[in-house]
Amino acid sequence: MKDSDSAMKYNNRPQSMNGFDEEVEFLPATNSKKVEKRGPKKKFVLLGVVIGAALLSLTVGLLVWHFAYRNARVQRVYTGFLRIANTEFRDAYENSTTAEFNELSERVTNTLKNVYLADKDIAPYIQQCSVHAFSEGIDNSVMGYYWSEFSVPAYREVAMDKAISELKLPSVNPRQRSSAVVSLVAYPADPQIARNFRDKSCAFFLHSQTGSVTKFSSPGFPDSAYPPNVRCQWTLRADAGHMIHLNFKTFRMEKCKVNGGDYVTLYDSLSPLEPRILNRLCGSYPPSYNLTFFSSENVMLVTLVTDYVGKFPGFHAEFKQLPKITLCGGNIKDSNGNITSPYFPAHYPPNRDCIWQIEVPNNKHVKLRFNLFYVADPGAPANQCTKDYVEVKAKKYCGEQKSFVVSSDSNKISVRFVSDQSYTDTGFTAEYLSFEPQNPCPNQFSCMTGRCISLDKKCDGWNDCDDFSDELACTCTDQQFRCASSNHCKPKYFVCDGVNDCGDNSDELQCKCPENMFKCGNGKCIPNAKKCDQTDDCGDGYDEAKCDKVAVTACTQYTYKCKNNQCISKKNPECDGEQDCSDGSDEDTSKCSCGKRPYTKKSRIVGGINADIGEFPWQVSLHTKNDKHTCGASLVSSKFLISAAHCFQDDRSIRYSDPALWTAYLGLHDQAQIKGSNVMERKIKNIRAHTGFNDNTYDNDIAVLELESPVSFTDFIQPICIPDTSYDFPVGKSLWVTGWGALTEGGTGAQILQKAEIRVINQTECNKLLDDQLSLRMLCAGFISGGIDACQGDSGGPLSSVESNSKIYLAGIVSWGEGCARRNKPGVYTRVTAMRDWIKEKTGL
Ligand code: 4AZ
Repeated sequence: MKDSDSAMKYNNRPQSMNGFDEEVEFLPATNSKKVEKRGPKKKFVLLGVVIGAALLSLTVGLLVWHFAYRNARVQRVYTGFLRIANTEFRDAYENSTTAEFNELSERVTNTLKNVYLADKDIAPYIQQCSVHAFSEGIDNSVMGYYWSEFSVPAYREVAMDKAISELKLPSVNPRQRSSAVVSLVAYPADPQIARNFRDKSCAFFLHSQTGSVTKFSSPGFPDSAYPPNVRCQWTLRADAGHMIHLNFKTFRMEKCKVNGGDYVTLYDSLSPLEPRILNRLCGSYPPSYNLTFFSSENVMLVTLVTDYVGKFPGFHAEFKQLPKITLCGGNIKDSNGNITSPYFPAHYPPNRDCIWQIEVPNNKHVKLRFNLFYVADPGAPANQCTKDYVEVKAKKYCGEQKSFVVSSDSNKISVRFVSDQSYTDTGFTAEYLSFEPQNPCPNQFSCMTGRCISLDKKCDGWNDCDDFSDELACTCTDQQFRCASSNHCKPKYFVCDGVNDCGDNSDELQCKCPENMFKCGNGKCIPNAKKCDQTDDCGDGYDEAKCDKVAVTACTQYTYKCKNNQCISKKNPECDGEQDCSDGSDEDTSKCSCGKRPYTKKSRIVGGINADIGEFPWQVSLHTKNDKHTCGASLVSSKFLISAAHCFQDDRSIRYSDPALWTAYLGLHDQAQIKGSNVMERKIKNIRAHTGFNDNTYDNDIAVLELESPVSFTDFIQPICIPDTSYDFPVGKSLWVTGWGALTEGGTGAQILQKAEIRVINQTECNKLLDDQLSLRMLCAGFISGGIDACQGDSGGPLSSVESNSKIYLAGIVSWGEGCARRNKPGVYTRVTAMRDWIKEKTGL
């Protein structure tokens, strides 16, 4: 009965299927009731269908895997070099069209192919290999540079890389005198280069001419931008026994990107091998940056890879040959002097090992002070100094280091400098000095680091020794505050300046609101949750102005006002790359094309605090009739300058308010070169000093100058951004003051533009230091005990602030101070945000 019941249940099936049921066995199932109702034959049918389907999908899967994946091929390109022993280099080997080149190339290619054929992991996949260049090798040998191309199933890629890296050459009898490939090096090619490595449409071959320099540049230079999406290469050669000295005179390329972008790579080889990269260059270098490189042998390869975007001028380079000298270091017996890495400040040559043995008289010790130290190799693991390094007293130093001192324990010290085959840097300079071990710092304080500092720097709150040894065991003065855990004494105005100067934050604790509270501009504490909630809880609007999010809010002194008069709550919304105002006025291009430094790289080797060329392209030098620098100014558009009103006040003999007295020099770096090619000279059409300027208090110390004719912007001449009234330059923010003013109080002016990094100081604290002389239109900034400050002649010049949108804003105008660089007497600047409306009225900007 049960069977017939179950047949009834399936009677809607086609007949033929029912007929099958009898031979099929069912798999056990969890629902036994249902299974019981089915007949045993039907079970067999279903099982068969399941197994059949499983087998079918397995077969299909295997076929798909075999054809679509296992058989899918990838192109693998390797590049490398090999040494052909017992072969004399011939000039004809430099030219790939000569019979000699082709004969040797064919012979070497065959050897290479045979090596590949002998390896079962490589042989099935060979597509092509070719030797594309030769150069002189050591001991009567020739170096050959080659490409090899393979078509490898994807799943064999890793095995292929391994087999290539482990390739063995057939052993050669050392007594054999005939030509033979004796060593082989191969690496996977850079994918950017492997893409079209056969393309020779942008390949150049240059051999240095004795006694002269050979020039080359990127395509189109200097008349047009280099083309997008290209790969160019320059093969540079020198005569045997020489090395290449390459110098980039101009380097203006796209800003460096983490992946891709435009870049130039220099190789210490004629094959573009990763482990022979001397350097990779991108971005823009100022002319003062020393972009000089050396090869270890007589060849170098320079490649240029560009992507789709951007228009940049490119580069211009020169190279020459120098006799190959590998000697470096030496035995020194003077009691003081200097040592440097080879060819400093050029990038040191690869593959050097130099040892200096310094010996001073028996009763003395030696102190080594490294002043500049750039021994960075991006391939080296951090802090391990496994590649390039300097070794002194069994300690290795590498990377970029601030100046440091190493002292000997006897009258001898040895310095070793090692550079490997890849990545070279600009190296180091070091002074050595003998000293009495009992009195290492006569009339000075002796730091535990070995450095000597002037006695007045002890206990001044600044870490002058680099290890804080000058700030230990100090009695704080009444102008100082004691940090909780370190016991260091710090200037009182560091308290509550928003910067953790003590390291344990103890200088910032008493001034903070309790936890989970927010401090208003007027000092009131409100719960964090009330910040940016669209209600003015502070009473001065501060909590609705410094928000991460944008919302239209009531206008206060802290909010940003859009062109349509709506006020928004976001902090510093102007030119931040996001449209925050509903009318887009916060991102107006007329407002936002400012504050840019054309050079993306900073020069490293500048003496003292000289600014770099093009580092402050808005800096203007204002000369009076007798042709002398008198005041600074900032360029804010093609025809307006902003300066200080006090520069244009008449005195008994000179009418400083007369525009005809003044000449503006833009793009100037060196006062001795006012006729330089980067400099533009302009007469002044009119001067508008603030009518509220007070000669006694220096309140409203601002003036606008109109140039007689507009200037065009260049790499050396650019306008600085003017901040909105609501712009926030918080206490503790670091700013740059620049000028050609006096180098010391009462001293003479600087020839080269000077720069100093200083910090915004709390207005109330500063007012205490300056006897309540500050108005709300003044901003206080200083770098007290280091003796760095603005001084006479810097007046009118910019106080520049690098902002998070990477634009630079005019935070202040150099105005006044009590002397210069005096302790506890920071400089005073005109607060530009307080002058924003006046500037708009006078310039329309
Ligand atoms: C001046 O005489 C001057 N230390 C400018 C700035 C400062 C002092 C003097 C600030 O132009």
